[in-house]
Amino acid sequence: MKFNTRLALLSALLIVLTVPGRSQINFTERQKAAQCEQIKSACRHAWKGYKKHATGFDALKPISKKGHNWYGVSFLMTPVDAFDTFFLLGLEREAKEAKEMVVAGLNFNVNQEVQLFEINIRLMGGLLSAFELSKDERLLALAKDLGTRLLPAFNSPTGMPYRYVNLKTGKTRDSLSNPAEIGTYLLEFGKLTGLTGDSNYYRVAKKAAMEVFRRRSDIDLAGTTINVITGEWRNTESQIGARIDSYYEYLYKAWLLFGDQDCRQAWEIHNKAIKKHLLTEVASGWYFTRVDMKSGKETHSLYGALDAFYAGILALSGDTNTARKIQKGNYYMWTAFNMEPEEFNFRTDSVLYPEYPLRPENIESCFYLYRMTNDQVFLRMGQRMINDILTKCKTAAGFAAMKNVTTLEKSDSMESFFLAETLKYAYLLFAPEKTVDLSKVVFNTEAHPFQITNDELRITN
Ligand code: DMJ
Repeated sequence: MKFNTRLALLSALLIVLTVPGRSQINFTERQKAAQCEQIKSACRHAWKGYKKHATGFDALKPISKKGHNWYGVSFLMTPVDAFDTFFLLGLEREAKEAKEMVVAGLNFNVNQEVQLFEINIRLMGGLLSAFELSKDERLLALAKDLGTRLLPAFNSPTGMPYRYVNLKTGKTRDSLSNPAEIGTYLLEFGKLTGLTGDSNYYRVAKKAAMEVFRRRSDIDLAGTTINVITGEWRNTESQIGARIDSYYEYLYKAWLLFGDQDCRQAWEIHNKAIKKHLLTEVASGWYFTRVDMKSGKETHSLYGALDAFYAGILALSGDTNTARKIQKGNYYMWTAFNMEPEEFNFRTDSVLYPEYPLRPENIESCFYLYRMTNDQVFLRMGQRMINDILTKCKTAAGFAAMKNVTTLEKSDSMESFFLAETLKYAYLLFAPEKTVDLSKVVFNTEAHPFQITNDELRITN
């Protein structure tokens, strides 16, 4: 047996022995409440750091204690992304402060090119959920304005959007895109259609997603890179992580939120193929590998932090058996290298990209699995992850990403999704179910909650 294989088996055995088991004592209601308090205080700490050192900027640099903007102007990513977390956690003062910053400072009438996908999931998603929760019409007005400015991106020969659009001129750029950046508008644009009465938003978002679906391979898989002008695949590797993930997520969630049958069917077809061709078992657990979309042959045995979301969507869709298996691999990925690396090779057990940018997906999957199974093993998994973040990533001004999880060297970044998603799912994992009723709410991919309102928009096929 090769040394690498022996090492992999040994570390897998160690993890199996340390995977939180059923025999362990269950959390009492009091202990759950204490976990929630701990997460609320982490939120306050991160927000205090942002306010003190980065007010007016997109994000906080938690080590150098400065502000950081994505572009030449700020779009207040952190307050927009954080508002609904504060709201759900009952942090009223923080929610009020974040909302005031947004209504006073956010302006889309700027000559600035932006990345459509990120602006949509963070800003459009954040504004729409903030409006639904607060009923403040100024937030809806901002969302409408942003929606109008994003629409030119969809004017391509195929209907699949360009990656960048200028908010003032409507000028577009970059035709080499990917399923996530093409198909992740269904929820936000569908909500916007419901709230404005303008059917064009959902129409363009759905056309874009369906154009990807239509170009799936004979074995029902999508590739990683596609040209939105010609419709040709440029990278035919099929996987479920970066550049594809939320395309699948939105197909299922458009069904949940709007009852869209086409999207449900597309999800079912892809999901069946993903489970058939990508799902792989090794000693340490089950993972989704990477394959060629046409042949189904493995290209790279990589798995990473972003892939971890799939256990959650599987659980939400009712397939808790497969989701449990995947979550075992997710937990291994988190615990085998100190904290979760961005990517590792699950066959050789080696880390490929050692950074941890405070991502939520692994905790998000614990949340959905716990809600769907009531099995406290997922609380214990989540507790370990949350504890690692709160202790290893904490700085004087907030929480810092890891540059290298194996050495625990930090990097000077606190992405807005830390407050939008990571801390929100961490809290919801331990909070009473009534905090968020999953039969009434669908989270967008940035964890912004959208209300299921039957009278708003039911897509008929
Ligand atoms: C978030 O912006 C979203 O969850 C997106 O879908 C993937 N990447 C980050 C979090 O990891």
